[in-house]
Amino acid sequence: MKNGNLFAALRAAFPAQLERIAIETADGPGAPLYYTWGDLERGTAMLANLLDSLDLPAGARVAVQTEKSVEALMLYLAVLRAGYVYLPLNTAYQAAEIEYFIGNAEPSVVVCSRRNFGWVSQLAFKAGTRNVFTLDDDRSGSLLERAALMSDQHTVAPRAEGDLAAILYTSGTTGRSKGAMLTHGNLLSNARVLHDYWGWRRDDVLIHALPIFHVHGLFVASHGALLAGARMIWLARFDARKVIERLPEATVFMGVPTLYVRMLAEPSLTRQACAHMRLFIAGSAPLLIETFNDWIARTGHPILERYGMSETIMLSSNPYDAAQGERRGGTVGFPLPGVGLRIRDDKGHPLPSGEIGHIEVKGPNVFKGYWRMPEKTAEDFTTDLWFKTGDVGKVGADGYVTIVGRSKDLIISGGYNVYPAEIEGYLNEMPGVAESAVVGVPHADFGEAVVAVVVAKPGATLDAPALVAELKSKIANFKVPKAAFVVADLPRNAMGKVQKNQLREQHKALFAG
Ligand code: MCA
Ligand code: AMP
Repeated sequence: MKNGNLFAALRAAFPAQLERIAIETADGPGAPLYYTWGDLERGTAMLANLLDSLDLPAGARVAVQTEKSVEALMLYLAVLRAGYVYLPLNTAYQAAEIEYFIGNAEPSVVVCSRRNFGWVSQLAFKAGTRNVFTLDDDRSGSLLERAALMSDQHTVAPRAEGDLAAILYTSGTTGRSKGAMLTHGNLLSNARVLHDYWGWRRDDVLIHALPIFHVHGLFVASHGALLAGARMIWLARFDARKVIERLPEATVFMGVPTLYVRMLAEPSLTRQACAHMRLFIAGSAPLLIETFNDWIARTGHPILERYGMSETIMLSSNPYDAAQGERRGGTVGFPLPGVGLRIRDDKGHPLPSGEIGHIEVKGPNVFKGYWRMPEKTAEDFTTDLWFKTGDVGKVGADGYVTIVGRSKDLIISGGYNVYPAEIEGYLNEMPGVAESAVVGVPHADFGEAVVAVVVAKPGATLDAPALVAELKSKIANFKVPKAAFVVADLPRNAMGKVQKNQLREQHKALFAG
Protein backbone atom coordinates (compact mmCIF):
# COMPACT_ATOMS: atom_id res chain seq x y z
CA MET A 1 0.00 0.00 0.00
CA LYS A 2 1.15 3.55 -0.77
CA ASN A 3 2.65 5.44 2.15
CA GLY A 4 0.31 8.33 3.04
CA ASN A 5 3.08 10.11 4.95
CA LEU A 6 3.31 13.71 3.70
CA PHE A 7 7.10 13.52 3.85
CA ALA A 8 7.11 10.62 1.38
CA ALA A 9 5.30 12.80 -1.16
CA LEU A 10 7.59 15.78 -0.55
CA ARG A 11 10.66 13.55 -0.80
CA ALA A 12 9.40 12.07 -4.07
CA ALA A 13 9.31 15.58 -5.51
CA PHE A 14 13.01 16.28 -4.77
CA PRO A 15 14.94 16.69 -8.03
CA ALA A 16 16.99 13.64 -9.11
CA GLN A 17 20.16 15.72 -8.88
CA LEU A 18 20.38 15.92 -5.11
CA GLU A 19 23.47 18.13 -5.40
CA ARG A 20 21.31 21.02 -6.65
CA ILE A 21 20.65 23.95 -4.30
CA ALA A 22 17.35 23.67 -2.45
CA ILE A 23 17.67 26.59 -0.02
CA GLU A 24 19.95 29.59 0.15
CA THR A 25 19.94 31.77 3.26
CA ALA A 26 19.81 35.53 2.73
CA ASP A 27 20.35 36.65 6.32
CA GLY A 28 21.29 35.27 9.73
CA PRO A 29 24.57 33.76 10.97
CA GLY A 30 26.94 32.71 8.18
CA ALA A 31 24.69 33.85 5.32
CA PRO A 32 24.72 33.01 2.52
CA LEU A 33 24.55 29.29 3.34
CA TYR A 34 23.63 26.83 0.62
CA TYR A 35 21.66 23.66 1.36
CA THR A 36 21.32 21.04 -1.35
CA TRP A 37 18.42 18.63 -1.74
CA GLY A 38 20.88 15.99 -0.53
CA ASP A 39 21.43 18.02 2.64
CA LEU A 40 17.67 18.05 3.24
CA GLU A 41 17.53 14.30 2.64
CA ARG A 42 20.42 13.50 5.00
CA GLY A 43 19.60 16.13 7.62
CA THR A 44 16.00 15.00 7.97
CA ALA A 45 17.14 11.35 8.10
CA MET A 46 19.54 12.06 10.97
CA LEU A 47 16.95 14.05 12.90
CA ALA A 48 14.31 11.37 12.27
CA ASN A 49 16.75 8.71 13.52
CA LEU A 50 17.33 10.77 16.65
CA LEU A 51 13.56 10.93 17.28
CA ASP A 52 13.28 7.18 16.65
CA SER A 53 16.08 6.52 19.16
CA LEU A 54 14.05 8.17 21.93
CA ASP A 55 11.49 5.37 22.10
CA LEU A 56 8.56 7.76 21.90
CA PRO A 57 4.97 6.54 22.15
CA ALA A 58 2.90 6.40 18.96
CA GLY A 59 1.41 9.80 18.15
CA ALA A 60 4.00 11.61 20.30
CA ARG A 61 3.97 15.38 19.95
CA VAL A 62 7.18 17.32 19.29
CA ALA A 63 6.75 20.94 20.41
CA VAL A 64 9.13 23.47 18.89
CA GLN A 65 9.79 27.10 19.80
CA THR A 66 12.96 28.15 18.00
CA GLU A 67 14.15 30.99 15.79
CA LYS A 68 13.62 30.47 12.07
CA SER A 69 16.42 28.48 10.43
CA VAL A 70 16.79 25.85 7.73
CA GLU A 71 17.58 23.36 10.51
CA ALA A 72 14.23 24.20 12.14
CA LEU A 73 12.52 23.46 8.82
CA MET A 74 14.43 20.16 8.66
CA LEU A 75 13.23 19.36 12.17
CA TYR A 76 9.63 19.83 11.01
CA LEU A 77 10.26 17.54 8.04
CA ALA A 78 12.00 14.99 10.26
CA VAL A 79 9.03 14.85 12.61
CA LEU A 80 6.82 14.02 9.63
CA ARG A 81 9.37 11.56 8.33
CA ALA A 82 9.52 9.69 11.65
CA GLY A 83 5.71 9.77 11.87
CA TYR A 84 5.30 11.95 14.95
CA VAL A 85 3.18 15.06 15.41
CA TYR A 86 4.66 18.54 14.95
CA LEU A 87 3.60 21.37 17.24
CA PRO A 88 5.06 24.74 16.23
CA LEU A 89 5.04 27.63 18.69
CA ASN A 90 5.34 31.37 18.00
CA THR A 91 8.73 32.67 19.20
CA ALA A 92 6.97 35.61 20.86
CA TYR A 93 5.14 33.41 23.37
CA GLN A 94 6.19 33.89 26.99
CA ALA A 95 6.15 31.49 29.95
CA ALA A 96 2.41 31.55 30.75
CA GLU A 97 1.52 30.91 27.12
CA ILE A 98 4.09 28.11 26.70
CA GLU A 99 3.00 26.53 29.98
CA TYR A 100 -0.53 26.23 28.64
CA PHE A 101 0.52 24.68 25.30
CA ILE A 102 2.88 22.18 26.91
CA GLY A 103 0.34 21.30 29.60
CA ASN A 104 -2.40 20.83 27.03
CA ALA A 105 -0.48 18.97 24.33
CA GLU A 106 1.78 16.93 26.66
CA PRO A 107 4.59 16.71 24.13
CA SER A 108 7.17 13.94 24.49
CA VAL A 109 9.85 16.19 23.02
CA VAL A 110 10.33 19.94 23.38
CA VAL A 111 12.88 21.89 21.33
CA CYS A 112 13.67 25.49 22.33
CA SER A 113 16.40 28.07 21.87
CA ARG A 114 19.34 27.91 24.27
CA ARG A 115 18.54 31.21 25.95
CA ASN A 116 15.10 29.89 26.94
CA PHE A 117 16.26 26.43 28.01
CA GLY A 118 16.05 27.22 31.76
CA TRP A 119 12.39 28.15 31.98
CA VAL A 120 11.16 26.05 29.07
CA SER A 121 12.76 22.84 30.37
CA GLN A 122 11.33 23.50 33.84
CA LEU A 123 7.80 23.81 32.40
CA ALA A 124 8.34 20.79 30.17
CA PHE A 125 9.66 18.49 32.88
CA LYS A 126 6.78 19.57 35.13
CA ALA A 127 4.36 18.50 32.40
CA GLY A 128 6.06 15.11 32.10
CA THR A 129 8.16 15.75 28.98
CA ARG A 130 11.31 13.66 29.15
CA ASN A 131 13.28 15.11 26.24
CA VAL A 132 14.18 18.78 25.96
CA PHE A 133 16.66 19.80 23.26
CA THR A 134 18.02 23.16 22.17
CA LEU A 135 18.38 24.54 18.66
CA ASP A 136 19.68 27.96 17.69
CA ASP A 137 19.72 29.72 14.34
CA ASP A 138 23.54 29.40 14.10
CA ARG A 139 23.34 25.60 13.75
CA SER A 140 24.21 25.04 17.40
CA GLY A 141 22.39 23.32 20.24
CA SER A 142 21.96 19.85 21.70
CA LEU A 143 19.51 18.71 19.00
CA LEU A 144 22.07 18.92 16.20
CA GLU A 145 24.88 17.61 18.45
CA ARG A 146 22.85 14.47 19.11
CA ALA A 147 21.61 14.16 15.52
CA ALA A 148 25.20 14.34 14.25
CA LEU A 149 25.78 10.91 15.83
CA MET A 150 22.92 9.31 13.91
CA SER A 151 22.87 7.49 10.58
CA ASP A 152 21.91 9.50 7.51
CA GLN A 153 19.80 6.64 6.17
CA HIS A 154 16.17 6.47 7.28
CA THR A 155 13.07 4.73 6.00
CA VAL A 156 10.06 7.04 6.00
CA ALA A 157 7.54 5.87 8.63
CA PRO A 158 4.36 4.49 7.05
CA ARG A 159 1.37 6.68 7.86
CA ALA A 160 -2.24 6.69 6.71
CA GLU A 161 -3.89 9.82 5.31
CA GLY A 162 -5.97 10.18 8.45
CA ASP A 163 -2.99 10.04 10.83
CA LEU A 164 -2.08 13.19 12.67
CA ALA A 165 0.82 15.22 11.29
CA ALA A 166 0.60 18.52 13.17
CA ILE A 167 -1.27 20.41 15.85
CA LEU A 168 -1.62 24.15 15.37
CA TYR A 169 -2.88 26.15 18.29
CA THR A 170 -5.38 28.79 17.37
CA SER A 171 -6.98 30.96 20.00
CA GLY A 172 -10.53 30.38 21.13
CA THR A 173 -13.24 32.93 21.70
CA THR A 174 -13.23 32.06 25.38
CA GLY A 175 -9.56 33.04 25.54
CA ARG A 176 -8.10 29.51 25.72
CA SER A 177 -6.25 28.23 22.67
CA LYS A 178 -7.49 25.16 20.83
CA GLY A 179 -5.15 22.75 19.06
CA ALA A 180 -6.31 22.18 15.48
CA MET A 181 -5.38 18.60 14.52
CA LEU A 182 -4.18 18.36 10.92
CA THR A 183 -3.56 15.03 9.22
CA HIS A 184 -1.04 13.96 6.59
CA GLY A 185 -3.98 13.81 4.16
CA ASN A 186 -5.18 17.34 5.01
CA LEU A 187 -1.75 18.81 4.36
CA LEU A 188 -0.88 16.78 1.29
CA SER A 189 -4.21 17.20 -0.50
CA ASN A 190 -4.07 20.98 0.03
CA ALA A 191 -0.42 21.21 -1.06
CA ARG A 192 -1.24 19.29 -4.26
CA VAL A 193 -4.25 21.48 -5.07
CA LEU A 194 -2.18 24.65 -4.58
CA HIS A 195 0.66 23.18 -6.64
CA ASP A 196 -1.64 22.85 -9.62
CA TYR A 197 -3.74 25.95 -9.01
CA TRP A 198 -0.79 28.33 -8.70
CA GLY A 199 1.19 26.67 -11.48
CA TRP A 200 4.25 25.78 -9.36
CA ARG A 201 7.26 24.84 -11.47
CA ARG A 202 10.63 23.25 -10.83
CA ASP A 203 12.40 26.42 -12.00
CA ASP A 204 10.48 28.59 -9.54
CA VAL A 205 12.42 30.46 -6.88
CA LEU A 206 10.43 31.36 -3.76
CA ILE A 207 11.42 34.17 -1.43
CA HIS A 208 10.51 32.72 1.96
CA ALA A 209 10.27 35.59 4.44
CA LEU A 210 7.47 34.42 6.76
CA PRO A 211 7.75 32.79 10.18
CA ILE A 212 7.57 28.99 10.14
CA PHE A 213 5.29 28.49 13.12
CA HIS A 214 2.01 29.20 11.29
CA VAL A 215 0.13 27.77 8.33
CA HIS A 216 1.24 30.47 5.90
CA GLY A 217 5.02 30.12 6.21
CA LEU A 218 5.25 26.49 7.35
CA PHE A 219 2.73 24.83 5.07
CA VAL A 220 1.61 27.06 2.21
CA ALA A 221 5.04 28.49 1.38
CA SER A 222 7.37 25.60 2.28
CA HIS A 223 5.21 22.79 0.91
CA GLY A 224 4.70 24.79 -2.30
CA ALA A 225 8.43 25.03 -2.99
CA LEU A 226 9.26 21.51 -1.76
CA LEU A 227 6.52 19.81 -3.74
CA ALA A 228 7.72 21.62 -6.87
CA GLY A 229 11.37 20.77 -6.20
CA ALA A 230 11.88 24.55 -6.41
CA ARG A 231 14.61 26.64 -4.77
CA MET A 232 13.97 28.92 -1.79
CA ILE A 233 15.71 32.15 -0.84
CA TRP A 234 15.38 32.00 2.91
CA LEU A 235 15.03 35.10 5.11
CA ALA A 236 14.85 34.52 8.85
CA ARG A 237 13.25 37.95 9.26
CA PHE A 238 11.20 39.97 6.85
CA ASP A 239 13.08 43.02 5.64
CA ALA A 240 11.40 44.97 2.83
CA ARG A 241 14.64 46.18 1.24
CA LYS A 242 16.27 42.75 1.33
CA VAL A 243 13.25 41.12 -0.25
CA ILE A 244 13.15 43.72 -3.05
CA GLU A 245 16.89 43.22 -3.65
CA ARG A 246 16.28 39.52 -4.28
CA LEU A 247 13.19 39.87 -6.49
CA PRO A 248 15.21 39.85 -9.76
CA GLU A 249 16.34 36.26 -8.97
CA ALA A 250 12.95 35.06 -7.75
CA THR A 251 9.62 34.08 -9.26
CA VAL A 252 7.23 33.68 -6.30
CA PHE A 253 6.68 35.71 -3.12
CA MET A 254 4.16 35.15 -0.35
CA GLY A 255 3.25 37.52 2.43
CA VAL A 256 0.68 38.88 4.81
CA PRO A 257 -0.67 42.32 3.75
CA THR A 258 1.73 44.18 6.11
CA LEU A 259 4.69 42.90 4.07
CA TYR A 260 3.21 44.37 0.90
CA VAL A 261 2.46 47.70 2.62
CA ARG A 262 6.07 47.88 3.83
CA MET A 263 7.49 47.02 0.40
CA LEU A 264 5.36 49.71 -1.22
CA ALA A 265 7.03 52.24 1.08
CA GLU A 266 10.41 51.44 -0.53
CA PRO A 267 11.40 53.47 -3.62
CA SER A 268 13.40 50.44 -4.85
CA LEU A 269 10.13 48.59 -5.53
CA THR A 270 9.80 49.15 -9.25
CA ARG A 271 8.36 47.45 -12.32
CA GLN A 272 11.92 46.55 -13.31
CA ALA A 273 12.70 44.95 -9.94
CA CYS A 274 9.64 42.71 -10.40
CA ALA A 275 10.16 41.92 -14.09
CA HIS A 276 11.32 38.33 -13.39
CA MET A 277 8.52 37.61 -10.90
CA ARG A 278 5.75 35.19 -11.82
CA LEU A 279 3.45 35.49 -8.81
CA PHE A 280 2.81 37.56 -5.67
CA ILE A 281 0.45 35.90 -3.18
CA ALA A 282 -1.19 37.51 -0.12
CA GLY A 283 -3.32 36.18 2.70
CA SER A 284 -3.84 35.66 6.46
CA ALA A 285 -5.62 39.02 6.72
CA PRO A 286 -7.63 41.24 4.38
CA LEU A 287 -5.57 42.93 1.67
CA LEU A 288 -6.84 46.48 1.29
CA ILE A 289 -8.00 47.37 -2.21
CA GLU A 290 -5.63 50.38 -2.07
CA THR A 291 -2.67 48.02 -1.55
CA PHE A 292 -3.88 45.79 -4.40
CA ASN A 293 -4.20 48.79 -6.75
CA ASP A 294 -0.96 50.47 -5.64
CA TRP A 295 0.89 47.20 -6.25
CA ILE A 296 -0.40 46.98 -9.81
CA ALA A 297 0.51 50.60 -10.45
CA ARG A 298 4.05 50.15 -9.12
CA THR A 299 4.93 46.67 -10.34
CA GLY A 300 2.43 45.71 -13.04
CA HIS A 301 1.46 42.59 -11.02
CA PRO A 302 -2.01 41.96 -9.58
CA ILE A 303 -1.45 40.31 -6.19
CA LEU A 304 -3.22 36.95 -5.93
CA GLU A 305 -5.23 37.01 -2.69
CA ARG A 306 -6.29 33.75 -1.09
CA TYR A 307 -8.10 32.78 2.10
CA GLY A 308 -7.48 30.08 4.69
CA MET A 309 -7.41 29.09 8.34
CA SER A 310 -5.30 26.94 10.66
CA GLU A 311 -8.19 24.47 10.79
CA THR A 312 -8.53 24.16 7.02
CA ILE A 313 -5.26 25.32 5.45
CA MET A 314 -6.22 27.03 2.16
CA LEU A 315 -9.88 27.39 1.19
CA SER A 316 -10.16 29.78 -1.70
CA SER A 317 -7.90 31.59 -4.13
CA ASN A 318 -8.06 34.15 -6.85
CA PRO A 319 -7.19 32.57 -10.18
CA TYR A 320 -3.59 32.27 -11.34
CA ASP A 321 -4.55 31.55 -14.87
CA ALA A 322 -6.21 34.48 -16.66
CA ALA A 323 -8.35 31.98 -18.58
CA GLN A 324 -10.11 31.18 -15.27
CA GLY A 325 -10.88 34.83 -14.56
CA GLU A 326 -9.28 38.04 -13.35
CA ARG A 327 -7.59 38.47 -9.97
CA ARG A 328 -10.15 40.66 -8.30
CA GLY A 329 -8.99 42.92 -5.47
CA GLY A 330 -11.17 42.87 -2.36
CA THR A 331 -12.16 39.24 -3.01
CA VAL A 332 -10.52 35.96 -2.07
CA GLY A 333 -11.37 34.32 -5.39
CA PHE A 334 -13.01 30.95 -5.92
CA PRO A 335 -13.25 27.95 -3.58
CA LEU A 336 -10.26 25.71 -4.38
CA PRO A 337 -10.93 22.49 -6.31
CA GLY A 338 -12.37 19.92 -3.90
CA VAL A 339 -13.36 22.55 -1.33
CA GLY A 340 -17.06 23.11 -0.64
CA LEU A 341 -17.92 26.63 0.51
CA ARG A 342 -21.45 27.78 1.35
CA ILE A 343 -23.15 30.75 3.00
CA ARG A 344 -25.72 30.30 5.76
CA ASP A 345 -27.87 32.68 7.79
CA ASP A 346 -27.93 32.80 11.61
CA LYS A 347 -30.38 29.89 11.70
CA GLY A 348 -28.33 27.75 9.33
CA HIS A 349 -30.54 28.29 6.28
CA PRO A 350 -28.93 28.60 2.83
CA LEU A 351 -28.57 32.10 1.40
CA PRO A 352 -28.73 32.97 -2.30
CA SER A 353 -25.63 34.29 -4.08
CA GLY A 354 -24.72 37.84 -3.23
CA GLU A 355 -26.23 37.69 0.28
CA ILE A 356 -24.03 38.04 3.33
CA GLY A 357 -23.87 35.25 5.90
CA HIS A 358 -21.69 32.75 7.73
CA ILE A 359 -19.04 30.94 5.69
CA GLU A 360 -19.08 27.14 6.09
CA VAL A 361 -16.65 24.77 4.41
CA LYS A 362 -16.04 21.12 3.70
CA GLY A 363 -13.25 19.16 2.02
CA PRO A 364 -10.22 16.89 2.38
CA ASN A 365 -8.31 19.88 3.79
CA VAL A 366 -10.62 20.33 6.79
CA PHE A 367 -9.02 19.32 10.10
CA LYS A 368 -9.85 16.36 12.27
CA GLY A 369 -11.01 18.35 15.28
CA TYR A 370 -9.60 20.21 18.26
CA TRP A 371 -7.09 18.35 20.38
CA ARG A 372 -8.86 16.84 23.40
CA MET A 373 -11.88 19.16 22.95
CA PRO A 374 -14.67 17.01 21.49
CA GLU A 375 -17.42 19.39 22.64
CA LYS A 376 -15.72 22.40 21.09
CA THR A 377 -15.17 20.39 17.90
CA ALA A 378 -18.84 19.39 17.76
CA GLU A 379 -19.91 23.02 18.30
CA ASP A 380 -17.88 24.19 15.32
CA PHE A 381 -19.37 21.71 12.84
CA THR A 382 -22.93 21.71 11.53
CA THR A 383 -25.02 18.55 11.82
CA ASP A 384 -24.17 17.75 8.18
CA LEU A 385 -20.48 18.15 9.06
CA TRP A 386 -19.58 21.47 7.47
CA PHE A 387 -17.02 23.50 9.43
CA LYS A 388 -18.18 26.91 10.65
CA THR A 389 -15.30 29.27 9.88
CA GLY A 390 -16.49 32.20 12.00
CA ASP A 391 -15.94 34.38 8.93
CA VAL A 392 -18.78 36.33 7.37
CA GLY A 393 -18.99 36.82 3.63
CA LYS A 394 -20.78 36.28 0.35
CA VAL A 395 -20.37 34.44 -2.91
CA GLY A 396 -21.18 36.49 -6.01
CA ALA A 397 -23.18 35.18 -8.96
CA ASP A 398 -19.83 34.83 -10.76
CA GLY A 399 -18.45 32.63 -7.96
CA TYR A 400 -16.00 35.08 -6.36
CA VAL A 401 -15.95 34.89 -2.55
CA THR A 402 -15.76 38.12 -0.56
CA ILE A 403 -15.08 38.21 3.18
CA VAL A 404 -16.87 41.12 4.81
CA GLY A 405 -16.22 40.48 8.48
CA ARG A 406 -16.04 37.93 11.28
CA SER A 407 -18.63 36.62 13.69
CA LYS A 408 -15.76 35.54 15.97
CA ASP A 409 -14.32 38.24 18.19
CA LEU A 410 -10.85 38.25 16.63
CA ILE A 411 -8.27 40.91 15.81
CA ILE A 412 -5.72 40.19 13.05
CA SER A 413 -2.65 42.35 13.50
CA GLY A 414 0.14 42.02 10.95
CA GLY A 415 -1.15 38.52 10.17
CA TYR A 416 -1.11 37.39 13.80
CA ASN A 417 -4.36 36.59 15.58
CA VAL A 418 -5.23 38.23 18.85
CA TYR A 419 -8.31 37.15 20.79
CA PRO A 420 -9.76 40.03 22.85
CA ALA A 421 -11.06 37.60 25.51
CA GLU A 422 -7.52 36.47 26.29
CA ILE A 423 -6.20 40.01 26.77
CA GLU A 424 -9.31 41.03 28.74
CA GLY A 425 -8.69 38.01 30.99
CA TYR A 426 -5.18 39.23 31.84
CA LEU A 427 -6.37 42.81 32.38
CA ASN A 428 -9.29 41.79 34.58
CA GLU A 429 -6.94 39.91 36.89
CA MET A 430 -4.81 43.01 37.53
CA PRO A 431 -5.28 44.79 40.87
CA GLY A 432 -7.74 47.68 40.68
CA VAL A 433 -9.30 46.61 37.37
CA ALA A 434 -13.08 46.20 37.46
CA GLU A 435 -13.53 45.30 33.78
CA SER A 436 -12.05 45.81 30.37
CA ALA A 437 -12.83 45.65 26.66
CA VAL A 438 -10.27 44.98 23.95
CA VAL A 439 -10.95 45.97 20.34
CA GLY A 440 -9.17 46.17 17.02
CA VAL A 441 -8.86 49.50 15.22
CA PRO A 442 -7.45 50.27 11.74
CA HIS A 443 -3.64 50.45 11.65
CA ALA A 444 -1.72 51.70 8.61
CA ASP A 445 1.04 49.08 8.98
CA PHE A 446 -0.51 46.12 10.81
CA GLY A 447 -4.01 46.36 9.29
CA GLU A 448 -5.53 46.25 12.77
CA ALA A 449 -4.09 47.30 16.13
CA VAL A 450 -5.08 46.13 19.60
CA VAL A 451 -6.60 48.80 21.87
CA ALA A 452 -7.67 48.26 25.49
CA VAL A 453 -10.33 50.21 27.38
CA VAL A 454 -10.32 49.65 31.14
CA VAL A 455 -12.58 50.56 34.05
CA ALA A 456 -11.15 50.91 37.58
CA LYS A 457 -12.72 49.39 40.69
CA PRO A 458 -14.37 51.97 42.98
CA GLY A 459 -11.65 53.81 44.88
CA ALA A 460 -8.80 52.42 42.71
CA THR A 461 -6.61 54.53 40.44
CA LEU A 462 -5.26 52.98 37.28
CA ASP A 463 -2.38 54.07 35.10
CA ALA A 464 -2.83 52.99 31.46
CA PRO A 465 0.90 52.80 30.56
CA ALA A 466 1.52 50.69 33.69
CA LEU A 467 -1.19 48.23 32.61
CA VAL A 468 0.40 47.95 29.17
CA ALA A 469 3.85 47.43 30.72
CA GLU A 470 2.43 44.67 32.91
CA LEU A 471 0.92 42.94 29.86
CA LYS A 472 4.22 43.26 28.03
CA SER A 473 5.92 41.26 30.77
CA LYS A 474 3.38 38.45 30.46
CA ILE A 475 2.20 37.89 26.89
CA ALA A 476 3.55 37.76 23.33
CA ASN A 477 4.52 41.27 22.18
CA PHE A 478 2.16 41.35 19.17
CA LYS A 479 -0.83 40.89 21.54
CA VAL A 480 0.11 43.88 23.72
CA PRO A 481 -2.28 46.83 23.16
CA LYS A 482 -0.75 49.67 21.13
CA ALA A 483 -2.92 52.03 23.24
CA ALA A 484 -4.91 51.78 26.49
CA PHE A 485 -7.49 54.06 28.05
CA VAL A 486 -8.93 54.21 31.53
CA VAL A 487 -12.62 55.22 31.45
CA ALA A 488 -15.47 55.57 33.93
CA ASP A 489 -17.82 53.12 32.16
CA LEU A 490 -17.93 50.86 29.13
CA PRO A 491 -20.72 51.61 26.64
CA ARG A 492 -23.49 49.00 26.95
CA ASN A 493 -26.73 48.23 25.15
CA ALA A 494 -30.13 47.69 26.78
CA MET A 495 -29.20 44.03 27.41
CA GLY A 496 -26.06 45.11 29.27
CA LYS A 497 -23.72 43.87 26.53
CA VAL A 498 -20.56 45.94 25.94
CA GLN A 499 -20.85 47.86 22.66
CA LYS A 500 -17.48 47.15 21.11
CA ASN A 501 -18.56 48.84 17.88
CA GLN A 502 -18.80 52.13 19.73
CA LEU A 503 -15.30 51.71 21.12
CA ARG A 504 -13.94 50.86 17.65
CA GLU A 505 -15.67 53.93 16.22
CA GLN A 506 -14.35 56.15 19.01
CA HIS A 507 -10.72 55.06 18.49
CA LYS A 508 -10.70 54.43 14.75
CA ALA A 509 -8.40 57.34 13.89
CA LEU A 510 -5.65 56.46 16.40
CA PHE A 511 -3.35 54.60 13.98
CA ALA A 512 -5.15 54.97 10.65
CA GLY A 513 -2.15 56.83 9.23
C1 MCA B 1 5.61 42.82 15.43
N1 MCA B 1 4.98 43.71 16.24
C2 MCA B 1 3.68 43.61 16.05
C3 MCA B 1 3.50 42.59 15.09
N2 MCA B 1 4.72 42.14 14.73
N3 MCA B 1 2.63 44.26 16.59
C4 MCA B 1 1.40 43.91 16.18
N4 MCA B 1 1.16 42.95 15.27
C5 MCA B 1 2.21 42.28 14.70
N5 MCA B 1 2.01 41.34 13.80
C6 MCA B 1 5.58 44.68 17.15
C7 MCA B 1 6.38 44.01 18.22
O1 MCA B 1 5.56 43.75 19.31
C8 MCA B 1 7.41 45.06 18.53
O2 MCA B 1 6.84 46.00 19.39
C9 MCA B 1 7.66 45.75 17.21
O3 MCA B 1 6.50 45.48 16.40
C10 MCA B 1 8.88 45.22 16.50
O4 MCA B 1 8.90 43.79 16.53
P1 MCA B 1 9.58 42.96 15.38
O5 MCA B 1 9.45 41.53 15.69
O6 MCA B 1 10.93 43.53 15.07
O7 MCA B 1 8.61 43.28 14.17
P2 MCA B 1 8.77 42.96 12.68
O8 MCA B 1 9.94 42.06 12.43
O9 MCA B 1 8.70 44.23 11.94
O10 MCA B 1 7.46 42.06 12.41
C11 MCA B 1 6.38 42.48 11.70
C12 MCA B 1 5.94 41.38 10.76
C13 MCA B 1 5.57 40.14 11.60
C14 MCA B 1 7.07 41.04 9.79
C15 MCA B 1 4.75 41.89 9.98
O11 MCA B 1 4.52 40.48 12.47
C16 MCA B 1 5.21 38.97 10.76
O12 MCA B 1 6.09 38.24 10.28
N6 MCA B 1 3.93 38.72 10.54
C17 MCA B 1 3.48 37.57 9.75
C18 MCA B 1 2.59 36.70 10.57
C19 MCA B 1 2.21 35.42 9.84
O13 MCA B 1 3.01 34.75 9.23
N7 MCA B 1 0.92 35.10 9.89
C20 MCA B 1 0.39 33.94 9.19
C21 MCA B 1 -0.55 33.22 10.11
P3 MCA B 1 7.59 46.49 20.70
O14 MCA B 1 8.89 47.06 20.20
O15 MCA B 1 6.67 47.51 21.29
O16 MCA B 1 7.76 45.25 21.52
S1 MCA B 1 -1.30 31.82 9.24
C22 MCA B 1 -2.87 32.37 8.97
O17 MCA B 1 -3.23 33.39 9.43
C23 MCA B 1 -3.87 31.69 8.06
C24 MCA B 1 -3.98 30.25 8.17
C25 MCA B 1 -3.62 32.10 6.63
O18 MCA B 1 -4.63 32.33 5.95
O19 MCA B 1 -2.46 32.19 6.21
P1 AMP C 1 -5.76 31.60 11.77
O1 AMP C 1 -6.44 31.47 13.05
O2 AMP C 1 -4.38 32.13 11.87
O3 AMP C 1 -5.84 30.36 11.04
O4 AMP C 1 -6.52 32.73 10.96
C1 AMP C 1 -7.56 32.44 10.09
C2 AMP C 1 -8.37 33.65 9.82
O5 AMP C 1 -7.62 34.61 9.09
C3 AMP C 1 -9.55 33.37 8.94
O6 AMP C 1 -10.62 32.78 9.64
C4 AMP C 1 -9.88 34.75 8.41
O7 AMP C 1 -10.63 35.47 9.36
C5 AMP C 1 -8.50 35.36 8.29
N1 AMP C 1 -8.02 35.39 6.90
C6 AMP C 1 -7.15 34.57 6.30
N2 AMP C 1 -6.96 34.93 5.02
C7 AMP C 1 -7.72 36.03 4.81
C8 AMP C 1 -7.97 36.90 3.71
N3 AMP C 1 -7.34 36.75 2.55
N4 AMP C 1 -8.84 37.91 3.89
C9 AMP C 1 -9.48 38.10 5.05
N5 AMP C 1 -9.27 37.33 6.14
C10 AMP C 1 -8.41 36.31 6.01
